[in-house]
Amino acid sequence: MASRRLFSLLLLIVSLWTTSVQSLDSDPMKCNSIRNEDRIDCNPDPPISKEICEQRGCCWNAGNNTDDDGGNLISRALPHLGVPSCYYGENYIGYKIEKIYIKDEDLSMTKLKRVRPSGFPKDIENVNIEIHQLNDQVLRLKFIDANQKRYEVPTPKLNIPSVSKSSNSRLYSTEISGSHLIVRRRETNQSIFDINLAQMVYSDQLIHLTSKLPSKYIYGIGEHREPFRKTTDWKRYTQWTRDQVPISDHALYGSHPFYMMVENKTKLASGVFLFNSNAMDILTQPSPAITFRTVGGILDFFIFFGPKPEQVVQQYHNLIGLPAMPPFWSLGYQQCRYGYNNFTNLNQTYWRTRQAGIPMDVQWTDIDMFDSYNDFTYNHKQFKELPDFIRNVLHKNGQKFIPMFDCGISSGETAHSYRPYDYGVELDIFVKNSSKQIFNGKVWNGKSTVWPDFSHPNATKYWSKMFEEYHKIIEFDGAWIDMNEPSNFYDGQIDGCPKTEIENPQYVPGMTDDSLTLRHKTLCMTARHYNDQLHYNLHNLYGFQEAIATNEALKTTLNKRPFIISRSSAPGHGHWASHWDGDVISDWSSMRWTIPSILNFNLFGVPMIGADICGFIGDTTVELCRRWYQLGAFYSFVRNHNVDNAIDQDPVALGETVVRTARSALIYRYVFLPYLYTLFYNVHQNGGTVLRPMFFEFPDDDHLYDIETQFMWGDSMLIAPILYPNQTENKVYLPKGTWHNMGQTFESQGQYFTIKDSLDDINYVFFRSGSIIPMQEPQNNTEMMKSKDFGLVVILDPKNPEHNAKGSLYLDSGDSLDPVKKGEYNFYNFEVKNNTLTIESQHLGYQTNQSIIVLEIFGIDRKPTSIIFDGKPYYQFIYTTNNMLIIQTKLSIYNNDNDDKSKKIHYQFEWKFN
Ligand code: MIG
Repeated sequence: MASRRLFSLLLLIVSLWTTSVQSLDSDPMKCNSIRNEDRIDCNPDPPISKEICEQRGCCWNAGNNTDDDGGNLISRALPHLGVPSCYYGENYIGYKIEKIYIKDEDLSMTKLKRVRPSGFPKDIENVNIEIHQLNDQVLRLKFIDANQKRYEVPTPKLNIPSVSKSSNSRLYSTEISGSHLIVRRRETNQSIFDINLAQMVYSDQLIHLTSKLPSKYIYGIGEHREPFRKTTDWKRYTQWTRDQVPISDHALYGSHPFYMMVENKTKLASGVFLFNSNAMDILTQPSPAITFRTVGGILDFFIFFGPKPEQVVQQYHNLIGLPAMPPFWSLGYQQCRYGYNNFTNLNQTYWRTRQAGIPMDVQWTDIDMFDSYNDFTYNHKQFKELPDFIRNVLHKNGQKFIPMFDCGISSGETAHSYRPYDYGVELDIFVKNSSKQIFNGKVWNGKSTVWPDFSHPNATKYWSKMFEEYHKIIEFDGAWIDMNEPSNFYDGQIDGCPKTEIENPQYVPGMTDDSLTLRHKTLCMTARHYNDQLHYNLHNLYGFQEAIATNEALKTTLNKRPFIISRSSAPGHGHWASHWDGDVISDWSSMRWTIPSILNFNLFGVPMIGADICGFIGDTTVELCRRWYQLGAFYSFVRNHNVDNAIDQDPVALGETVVRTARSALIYRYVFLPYLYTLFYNVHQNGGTVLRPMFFEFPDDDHLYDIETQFMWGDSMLIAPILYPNQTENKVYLPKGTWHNMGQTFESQGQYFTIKDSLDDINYVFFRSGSIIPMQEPQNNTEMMKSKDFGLVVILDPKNPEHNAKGSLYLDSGDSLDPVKKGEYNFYNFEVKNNTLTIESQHLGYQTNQSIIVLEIFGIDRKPTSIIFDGKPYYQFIYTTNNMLIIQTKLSIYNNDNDDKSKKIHYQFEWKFN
């Protein structure tokens, strides 16, 4: 009996023992249970091999990989994309959680200890994770080296919400579960951020971290030429500012490690910002998951919980710096080209544009206006008449002038003949090389080029002084800053760069066939900025720091609201400057790509954004240029510009049809500039988008999450331009609701409408019912509009018996500094309720003689029998066949004759039916 029992027990033990041995033998690291789409790369740095992989304690399976290239993995030069052959097993433990403790209820800390080498040099042994619950919507996760201070991003100084006491309305919760740090949305318990700390790499020159994504709806991350909605199909998005013609799969001019995601069913949105300025790859995979691989700094995440998309964006902008208020004139049309080559060409282009009745606000010039391509000069032979032209033609006519300011300063001029170089040497503000000599490379300048170090405290003084002195000769009104990635014709100095780890990290983000090093066409990574800081760390911030200095320089020089267009950008850029898309190619697909780009920059807090109308590189065509004007008239920044070796592409040069299209589209834009300006005021106050993806306004319509051919101006106007050649019809998707266009009403269930196209009418812009949109009598430039009166377009929904609508208007002098802070502005609210339109001031601080002279009310289905204005019958109205009520009036919007100027403006119109 006993022996039988013993025997069966033995059997049990043996079988237990053998199964455990079997499982140990066959899959000790738990490799097999990991699905391909979930694999996290353990050997992203070439060479890739089974040996390296196993040394790192990772799983090797190159068998059925999409990436398998017949055993050649080992010698690959480029980093691995696609299903990784070498990946972390479930049992992998690189970092072990040592301790979790709570300092106070809003800050907790987790301590990690490295227990096996990652395979990257200089693993950081002890990592602390600080969890800061900043406020109900924003959480910060900061990963630092517990023993040593590492490089942290110096600019922007973030506006970190001061930690508020924990409250019941926190939108998120955090937990440590096993080796996972998980952040959830409390409302739905959905995990928003979920990282396996055991699999993190935190070494000196590679930090690697993967988080699960809540859905495959992910937006943001730039600057790249990629669809607005990012793919999760094994894609790499490199963050490294480069002078790169916009093509897909390449890092472009700016770096913005921010993304927004929308959860599947609930449509709740959240966002993540990684505050790190080093070279970085951000990768997506189908799990869905996202990976960050940066070569330096720390991990410092800010997570925003919205819950609406627009709120996520606002929370992000509040952190990095709210968008600047652009001067009113900068919303006008602007004309440029590289290669006017002489004043005669510029002058002719200017006058033919003006004579064609095309509204225009700004004339630009490029580097060909300079003497020997040198900043702060002009060519006295070819552009002799320019200073006088700026003063006596442009400025007299209320127009503006913007020249180029390249960041590269010539260092090859005869000694003491070029002040911008001498003064920079005097103030010692140029970037240095690793031997502490001034770093010399080459851009356009004849022999060699040096770069102001905009992280240097004296750089602003230098830059401002140069601007002030130049302004005495060339009376510019804004600045164009180019080549500030910074771009260099050499890889480093003429003789290259030192051979060090800083120049050659084991993992190099952004490697492509045409760019194998970080120094490719820029400065050496070992170049030195102020305080011995490495270019390696500051590279991505160069253009951004230049933008800040330029903003200061313009304020000192002009004492007016600065306007700056910069090619490179980084988080916080929009607070100081704007951006254009750079060297886009003059073809149809490049034109289409500009829509995801402008939407992305609105997420990034740079709402003033556009691309060169008609395209930059190569010869445009009449049809492309006409369509590009139709689209470009609805960019926030509207400029025609092209390269020196292409044909003239100002409208008149391309003929009467381009003139007609450009004129009608631009005049239409000018009519609605007060609305656009009001949108800018809103984002300047609260953050958010000016040009907006449709799904922000209609989150329940699944179809909208992939549309990137249409966009909105704020919440009221929808723009659906034609983007392909040879179209005679426009297929427009209108979200559910009532829309108006050219006196026509569209009742949409969320569907496509086919609309006959005429290249001269603006029948691709739709007004949303429930909107009240301010408009203004258009003029040839915005200066002339300053005294012109306003009108309101009121769009009612005839199906909605309440017939409600809302809108607003912001107004100021157009170019004053800090009008909001100083109270020098007016703000009006408009509302329709119970057949009554109310116009009311909310703030009056800007004196004006302007009036509202017309109200166009759409969507009233029969003729009113009477109209009551402030209690009395009013007769100045007509009712047209297309359900439009037009009321003519003259309503002062400021109390000029009143003793109490700040007394509220208040008007009411009521329409009655007997
Ligand atoms: O190496 O200044 O993107 O708009 O016309 C090219 C000449 C330098 C690049 C800019 C482009 C400008 C061009 N610049």
